[in-house]
Amino acid sequence: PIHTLLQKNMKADKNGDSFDIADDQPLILIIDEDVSFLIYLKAELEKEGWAVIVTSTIDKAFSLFYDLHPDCVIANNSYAMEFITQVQDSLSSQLVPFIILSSSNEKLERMKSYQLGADDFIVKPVEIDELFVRISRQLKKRKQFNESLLKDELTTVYNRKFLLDVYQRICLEHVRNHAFFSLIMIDLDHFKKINDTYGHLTGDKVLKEFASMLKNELSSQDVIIRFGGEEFILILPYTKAGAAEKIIGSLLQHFSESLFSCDEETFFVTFSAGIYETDGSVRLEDALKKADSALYSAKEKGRARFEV
Ligand code: GH3
Ligand code: MG
Ligand code: MG
Ligand code: MG
Repeated sequence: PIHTLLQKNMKADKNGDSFDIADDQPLILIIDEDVSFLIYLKAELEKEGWAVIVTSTIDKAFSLFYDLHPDCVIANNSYAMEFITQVQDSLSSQLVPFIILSSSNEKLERMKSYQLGADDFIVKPVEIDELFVRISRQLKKRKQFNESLLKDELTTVYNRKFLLDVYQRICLEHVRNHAFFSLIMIDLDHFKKINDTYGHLTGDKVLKEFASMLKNELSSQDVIIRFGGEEFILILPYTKAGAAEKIIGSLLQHFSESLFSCDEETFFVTFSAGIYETDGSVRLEDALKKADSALYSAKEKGRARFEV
């Protein structure tokens, strides 16, 4: 899974031990034979707001790794070799940072660790503040990478890989709170004509401007996704259809009044939208169908409008 960060909420391993992990909380797996050292590290790193799981046996380490999808693995050098040779592919395909803790700082030991694929090499006894900084740096790289996979390059809003994941999370939350949200499908009008008349680069500029207007005018809880070429999906949490109509109406007015230019010529662009309100009990596929058929009827009625 690409976005494991979003799927971790409340996990259990094979033994039934469960871990309550917040959505954005990084999860760190530490493998070391020294149990009192593990207890110390766990307590210290938890103070930083991370979720930390520790184990002193290699078999347990494998099952924790596969069950819980940690965001960073720290292993002491006597376990590192066996661990990394078995999980190498998962570590590198999911870009999970791997840090080796070593009681020796010999050059050979360091070289062996980096050759194994370690992202960092830390010598014991560890300085906890330095360890924190070095883990943070790895987590940050991983987070940026994960986010880049979910972003559309042209517009920098989320791409459709993100949709199912975020939709399911929003459904769960609204079902739990007996609340409603709106899913909106937007399609720019006569976009092919814009490309044909002014060229693809100008078309791209319109898409970027549109996405940037969405980012500026919607709230930070709202989700913006580029669904396809000139199609976007919005998810507006805790927003019923009536409130969504007001928001889309004002977006439409603002966008329709924005003047675009290409060389000497100027032009305007409009969009059509379909709004679907749900309590979160509907599958994504069905919600998309509903929003799409509302969008279709907006197009039928002449475009530059929205339908519920
Ligand atoms: P309608 O009002 O019915 O939606 O008409 P339309 O022309 O917008 O719809 P159509 O689906 O026929 O055309 C969409 C066009 O969007 C065709 C495609 O070449 C263009 N397009 C898709 N992705 C991009 C992109 O990334 N950049 C540019 N410039 N154009 C794109
Ligand atoms: Mg289209
Ligand atoms: Mg079309
Ligand atoms: Mg279109």
